[in-house]
Parts: sequence; structure tokens; C-alpha cells
Amino acid sequence: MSYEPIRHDWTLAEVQALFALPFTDLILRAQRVHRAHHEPNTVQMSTLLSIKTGACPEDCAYCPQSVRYDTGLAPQALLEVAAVRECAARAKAAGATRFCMGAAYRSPKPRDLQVIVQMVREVRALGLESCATLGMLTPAQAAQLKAAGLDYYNHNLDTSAEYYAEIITTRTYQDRLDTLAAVRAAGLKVCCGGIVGMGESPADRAELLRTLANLPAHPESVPINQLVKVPGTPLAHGPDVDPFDFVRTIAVARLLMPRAHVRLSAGREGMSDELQALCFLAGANSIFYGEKLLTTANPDVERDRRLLARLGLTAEGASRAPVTQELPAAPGGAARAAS
Ligand code: SAM
Ligand code: DTB
Ligand code: SF4
Repeated sequence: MSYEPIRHDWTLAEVQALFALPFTDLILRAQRVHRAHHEPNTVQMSTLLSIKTGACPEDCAYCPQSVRYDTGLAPQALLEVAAVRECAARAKAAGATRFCMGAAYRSPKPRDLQVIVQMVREVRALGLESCATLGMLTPAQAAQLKAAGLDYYNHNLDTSAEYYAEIITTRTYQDRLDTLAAVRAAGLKVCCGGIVGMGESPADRAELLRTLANLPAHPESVPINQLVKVPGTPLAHGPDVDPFDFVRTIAVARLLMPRAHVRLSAGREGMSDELQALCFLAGANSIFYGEKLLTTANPDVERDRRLLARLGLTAEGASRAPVTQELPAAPGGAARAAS
């Protein structure tokens, strides 16, 4: 039973008060809400593919794909449809249920969008949910993607409106809100979240979550990324995030957006299994699955299978049995099967 109604009128003070709860109280409240709205031991698995990499004109300070920073990344033009189909088929065989195509665009050009529409059709034909993240969209472009069968569009707010100007100067917060409105108006499901660890204040984190929760409809997916510090980007040497603050951010996202899938997103590569378990306890019920995010590393499939099995978690859309099959031996001992 949930004691928390679905709301769209949060004040900053209320959200800050949730962050300030004693850790165990916050986790308990998040668990209650989680269990009222979701299968408690199920994790949705999305696999990412960068379909167009690098040489992006935007200046997002966190991003290895901006043309302005020397990160040593090799740019790659838009992939062929057949290559994307092959990657999607592999993701499905590994157990993903959603395939998310990311492109380093400010916004897609009409010619590129025509190719991406084909990719969406192929992904759908494999029986996968489709997601795309291509930068800003006009209402007509959003409608075009919807007509092709796209299920989700990812477009993050990244941080609070106040802190945003420290991170990105080449497009405004309002541009992002406009794209989100276009995506919603087209009937697409919204995937929208942010990044923790960019030097933002606790108030900025609260304000990001408040902004997401006060949208006219909550995003269906809320990715909470921990900054991946990529050498060459302006944020390469920022302070580390207190892991408990990261868990708190997940828990507050769960409390504010009860029905959303909250995704424990970028940053898992550097997290212990115990920290990830705390994130699941705080209400995360989705991950990026597969050894690469867009350009940086993610835990490999074997490690994630082992983690889910150790915790008795099941992949959403899979059979009820926890994922235990074909587990290689864990380093230093036999693979543990969940009972
Ligand atoms: N170019 C499109 C855009 O910006 O909307 C789509 C791709 S962009 C890489 C998608 C999201 O990835 C960004 O909004 C940001 O939240 C996240 N991201 C990028 N670099 C990251 C990093 N180093 N650490 C964590 N998240 C990152
Ligand atoms: C999201 O919120 N995180 C993903 C996805 N949406 C597109 C991207 C994370 C990117 C991390 C840095 C990289 O691999 O380039
Ligand atoms: Fe470009 Fe997106 Fe990276 Fe910003 S986050 S630099 S828009 S690829």
C-alpha cells in the first residue's frame, strides 16, 4: 500500500525535506511506493547503441562527443540500417527488452531521420521496444518517429534550470522543455532524467527532480546518470559524488514519480554490487544492459547477470525465474545461483 499520492505540484522545500530524511526512513518510504506500483524484484533492461558518434556541435560540458573537447573519440557517421539491426538482434538474444539508439546531433536532419525511421522499424520487427535520443525535435519530427512505431524518446533535462547554464550554452533549458512537449504531444513515451556529479548543489538535484515531477505527465522512464568523467571534457576532474547522495537521488525520484521506471544509468561501471543493490532498494528498476553505454564502458553482461542472480532479481519481460543460466564462474569462486 502506498501512502504517497501522484503529484505534480511539488515545492522545492518539500523535495529538499525528502532528501534530508534519515537514510533508512527515506529508503523505507521509497520501498513502500515502489512496491505499490511495481513488481518489486523486476528490472527493465535497455541496451544502448551509438548510431552516430562524435563531432557534435553542442558544448555539453560532460560529453565526450562534443566537437569542442579533445577526448580522442573517433567520430562515426550514421550507421547502416543493417548494422543496427544486427546489434539489436544481439541485444535481444542477450536479454534486453528495449533498444535505445543515440545520435550525437543537436537535432536530426531530415535525410538522417529517414534512415532512423527505417532503424526504428527494424528494431520493432525484432519484437523489441524502441527508443531514440537524437537531440532537439520539432513536433513534425516527433510525429514522424511516432508514425514509424517509436515507443520512447530520451531527452534529458540533465540538471536544474539554474545550474544548466554552467553546463551547456548552445541550447536553452526551454529548448529542452519544448522538445519534451513535442514528444509528448506526438504520443511518444518520455524518457527524461539527469546527471549527478557535475558540481551541482544539493538544491540543484532537488530542483531537477522537482522539475521532472511537475511536468504535466511524469516521464515513463527516468534515467539517473552518475557523471562518467571523461578525460578531455571540462568536467573530467570534478569531485566524486557521495554514494549515499546518489542513492538518495534515486529514492527521491522514486517517491516523486511512483509509476516511472527509474533507471540506474551511466556510472555503474565504477559502482560496487553493494552500491547497486542499495540503488535497487531505493527504487531503481531499470538498467542499461550491455558492455557499452554510448561511448564509455558499462558492466559486461556476465557481471550484470551475476548481480541480478545474486539479488534474486528478474529481467522484466523474461520468465519469472531469476537470470541464472549460463553464468560463468565468478572470479575467485563458483557463480552463485539465486534460490
Ligand atoms: N545528442 C543527444 C542529446 O544530447 O540529447 C542525444 C545523446 S546524449 C549523449 C544523451 C544523454 O547522455 C545526455 O543528455 C546526458 O544526460 C547523458 N550523458 C552524456 N555524457 C555523459 C557522461 N559523461 N556521464 C553521464 N551521462 C552522460
Ligand atoms: C541517458 O540518460 N544516459 C544514456 C542514454 N540516456 C542515452 C547515455 C549515457 C552516456 C554516457 C557517456 C557515454 O557513454 O558516451
Ligand atoms: Fe552533443 Fe548530446 Fe553530447 Fe550534448 S550530450 S554534446 S548534444 S551528443
